[in-house]
Amino acid sequence: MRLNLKKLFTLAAIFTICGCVTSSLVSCSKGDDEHIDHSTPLRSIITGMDYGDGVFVVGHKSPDCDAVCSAITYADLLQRLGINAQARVAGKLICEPLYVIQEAGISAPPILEDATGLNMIMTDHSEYAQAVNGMAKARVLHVIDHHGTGTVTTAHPLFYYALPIGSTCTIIASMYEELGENPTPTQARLMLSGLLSDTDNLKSTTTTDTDRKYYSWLLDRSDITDVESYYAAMNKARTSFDGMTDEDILLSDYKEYEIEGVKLGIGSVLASEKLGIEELCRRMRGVMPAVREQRGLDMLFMMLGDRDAGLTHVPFCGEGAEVVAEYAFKSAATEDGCIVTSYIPSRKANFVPAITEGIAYWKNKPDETMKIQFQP
Ligand SMILES: [Mn+2]
Repeated sequence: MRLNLKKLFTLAAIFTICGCVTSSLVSCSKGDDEHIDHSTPLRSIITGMDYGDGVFVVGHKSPDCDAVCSAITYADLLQRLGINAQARVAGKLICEPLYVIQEAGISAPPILEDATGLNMIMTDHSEYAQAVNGMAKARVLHVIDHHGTGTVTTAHPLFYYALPIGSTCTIIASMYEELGENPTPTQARLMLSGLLSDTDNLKSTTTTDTDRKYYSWLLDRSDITDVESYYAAMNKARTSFDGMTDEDILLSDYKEYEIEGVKLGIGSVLASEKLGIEELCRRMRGVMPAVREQRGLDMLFMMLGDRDAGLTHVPFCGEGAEVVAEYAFKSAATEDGCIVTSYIPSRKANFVPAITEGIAYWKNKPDETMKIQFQP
């Protein structure tokens, strides 16, 4: 029942937004009829909700650029609508998001440790497993996301806005435009950074025409003059690993999931000139068992990419993880617990669906004789 309620409100929100688009088209075609309200209903829907003393806007744990920049710019947008919205982050900023914030000349939002009892808006996630502690006991008012529906459920009406596009920052940019709010150069820079990061500079398979449209829209409004060199510097920051322990590296781009009752974590790291794929894999394997234990996970996987070599290494740990990984990526594991496969571009679009199939297979408890023998 709770799920149905949530879906109902999701549909209501999506239909409402479709309605915004159609009603603005209709009002355009009718010219300057004084009796038609030309302002978008989106504004009154958002301002019509009860935010109490105020609301915090936060992205997921292990904050990446899209999570951080969507939270900051969405809080800014809500403030323009007269709502007391404050951005927060779900953990310490390192590498790429830290670089983006420093380059923008702003300070990072404070870390929110616990959301219990607070009015909350979640950007770039809808999974409690990826959220700030206490989110299940918070009053979640909006979810702005570009992933599948996660585990968040509410008993009260919810503004749930999800689109199947490349970044949450693209969605936020579209809301600025829909609401007739022009972002400042800094806000445009931040949204563009989230878009660049999540779509790998429009090269990832998750990139859509909408992302390409808002890439230009944001670039025109930002203070970035050379976007190619800016993105190269972001990438360098992503793989710098300066002053980071192996555990920091594992958790630098990391998400947790619960799939068919299996609690699992997936970290994603790109190899670099400084830290090659073999060395990276060796170091991650060394620290994975302790991280799995600490976080109470059944299984832990890493997606270690080497774009130049066209390879991804997938070290794994936890009971059943070998069967899951072999089935997911259709190849045999090495003796030291790793799958080597062709380059996997996206955790969301490629890795998670494959692991989900692997878990479904493993859940049917194949015995040794049934186990598929994959070629290494
Ligand atoms: Mn994202």
